[in-house]
Amino acid sequence: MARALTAAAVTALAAAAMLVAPASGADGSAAKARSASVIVTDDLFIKDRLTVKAGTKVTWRWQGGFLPHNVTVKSGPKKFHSRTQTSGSFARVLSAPGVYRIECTIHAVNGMKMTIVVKR
Ligand SMILES: [Cu+2]
Repeated sequence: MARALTAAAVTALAAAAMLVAPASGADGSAAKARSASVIVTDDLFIKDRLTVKAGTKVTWRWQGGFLPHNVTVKSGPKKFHSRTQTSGSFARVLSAPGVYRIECTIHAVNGMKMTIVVKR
């Protein structure tokens, strides 16, 4: 049972990583895609760094984890936060350029943080 769950989680995370990959160029250039997704799991965001163009819709998806998490902007051009939840998703269109420092307020102490750079 545990092995099956782990395999499913790994598959979900691998698929998510592939979805997210185009949103952040190796050279740090802003992506052309206007949407990106981030996996929220125990206890990390995948990916933990993202560069997108202004107007990109970012969707956080709770996958492969069991603990409650939230998405909270600690600093950035716009502050917002999700509910604390164990499943589902949360989306925001990031219109204001700048650097968003985001964390799960429960697990930031464990390093559950991410950065999104929004370019014009
Ligand atoms: Cu958390």
